[in-house]
Amino acid sequence: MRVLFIYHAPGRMRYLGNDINCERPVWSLEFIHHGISILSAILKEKGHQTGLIAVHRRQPKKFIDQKLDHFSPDVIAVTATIIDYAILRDFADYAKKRDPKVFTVIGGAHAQCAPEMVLNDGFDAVCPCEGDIALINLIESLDAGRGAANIQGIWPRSDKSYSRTSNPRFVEDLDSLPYADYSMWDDWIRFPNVGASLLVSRGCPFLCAYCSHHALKNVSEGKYVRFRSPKKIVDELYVFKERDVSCMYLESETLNVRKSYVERLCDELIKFNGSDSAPMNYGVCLRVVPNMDWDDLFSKMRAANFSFVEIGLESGSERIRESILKRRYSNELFEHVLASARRNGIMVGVYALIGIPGETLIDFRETIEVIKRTKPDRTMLSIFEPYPGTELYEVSQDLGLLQEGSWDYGRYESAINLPGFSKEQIQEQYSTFYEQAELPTPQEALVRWAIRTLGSDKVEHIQNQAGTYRPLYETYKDSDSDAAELNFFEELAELRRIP
Ligand code: B12
Ligand code: SF4
Repeated sequence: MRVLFIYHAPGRMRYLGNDINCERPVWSLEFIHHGISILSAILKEKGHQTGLIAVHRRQPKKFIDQKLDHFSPDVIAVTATIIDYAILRDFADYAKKRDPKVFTVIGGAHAQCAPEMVLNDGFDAVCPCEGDIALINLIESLDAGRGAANIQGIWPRSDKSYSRTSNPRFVEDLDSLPYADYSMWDDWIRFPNVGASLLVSRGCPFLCAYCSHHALKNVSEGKYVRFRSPKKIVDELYVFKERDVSCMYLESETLNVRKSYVERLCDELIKFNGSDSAPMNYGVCLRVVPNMDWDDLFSKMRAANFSFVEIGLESGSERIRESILKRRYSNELFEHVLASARRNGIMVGVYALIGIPGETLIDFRETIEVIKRTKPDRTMLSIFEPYPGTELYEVSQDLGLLQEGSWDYGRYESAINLPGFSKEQIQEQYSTFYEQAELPTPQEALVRWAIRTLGSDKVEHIQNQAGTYRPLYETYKDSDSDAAELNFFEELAELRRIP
């Protein structure tokens, strides 16, 4: 069968330039969707043909028509988060109207976290769980003319209702799955050989109240937190070496669940780079946890050529973190972890949130203070978004904070009005955060970060192709970071003029 996957390219391409190329809206292999890449590989293994459309809001209708005509799908397989669900639902509707014989199926985070929100929107079937087993069974059944009924993890629509089946267990052994189908992205990627990401694990043992994991872990039975073997990961890295990728993001919700695993992975990565004159460098997401020898961990990671880690602070208020976000660690420990990474020559990117239910301006000032003290290499501040299926979504609902389409605002605009922190205050704090925390602009930090992780040649290439931040690159390419801060405010003014 001919299965066409539909993915919505992440918006606001504020990476290293902000012009968007609608024909190739996915910036690099770092922003691909691992889920559908694995599903495509599974289907191909069984002899089916797969294709992809990476949807972008600015694509003209003619472009979409050409792509649909060219691939001529039997099945449209949509993956969606809550944020891009509406545009993808409309896309699937459109494809179905053009060719009513096309079978449409939706899966992904939103269908898993809130399946009832996607029912009755016209999809022929919904997959409310991992799709590795469900999708291939659906396609084989359709191919054999047996329809979509009685398949575990596939809720088919008949007339106006859906019949719910049970979900298959979580895939226990991730090593049993094929390598992801990276070639499906080739026509959609703007910069093929800069950063890329590779999936290391699935699931997370923590239950932060704003994160979808407590919904995702309940969709099936079986082991939820699973890691691929370091050997398998490193074997897959050769795909990227051939593609001349210099920096790999190793996608794991929390790599440091087990320190021994990180150590084994580091050993394999050291062997992989060997004495290569242009070794790959790596980045990953870590969680601050107590009772970890951070100096030891980071020194091993540095030896394996990790150049950066990303860590969530979320709020600098211990009260908000503990009682609302359900993240338990002290600011002192957070500061210790950052200092340890830096001592070992690893850059740190920090995630922070504003507009959390229960937060006040005073709490947010604590976030500013922690960031000011620790000065991460990059800080990514987002406005809290309530995702259905999370504990904080329920809380926001109970407190009457939600309004229709609360998630349509993106992470840059406040959707909810908190009793102790008005929308206007949130917006103002959001837009002045980097100055208040005495940080460089996000763009400036990104240019420096990219020079370190991708190398000057690649950054220069990107800047030439999409380079609204060219002046920043010229400023920083040959200088060491502290001296470079001199032109910061001039550049800031320049960047503000860029629409
Ligand atoms: C890596 C990642 C990214 C990457 C890659 C994109 C992506 N969506 O995967 C990047 C950085 C680009 C990204 C961006 C965003 N992300 Co994100 N991301 C993740 C993360 C951390 C891991 C996803 C992953 O790779 N899982 C492992 C793979 C194997 O699983 P999977 O992708 O879910 O796919 C399986 C099933 O869902 C299913 N499936 C998936 N699609 C389909 C389609 C069909 C037809 C079928 C049958 C089955 C099926 O089968 C797959 C294989 O088992 C998750 C957290 C999580 N655990 O899900 C958040 C997560 C998916 N992201 C989230 C969000 C909100 C976003 C953004 C909207 C952020 C923003 N505001 O800009 C954007 C949207 C981009 C987009 N269009 O998807 C939310 C979604 C919440 C929700 N309820 O919808 C999550 C759950 C994190 C959270 N906050 O809780 N993200
Ligand atoms: S540690 Fe990260 S991935 Fe895990 S539940 Fe918390 S926010 Fe989600």
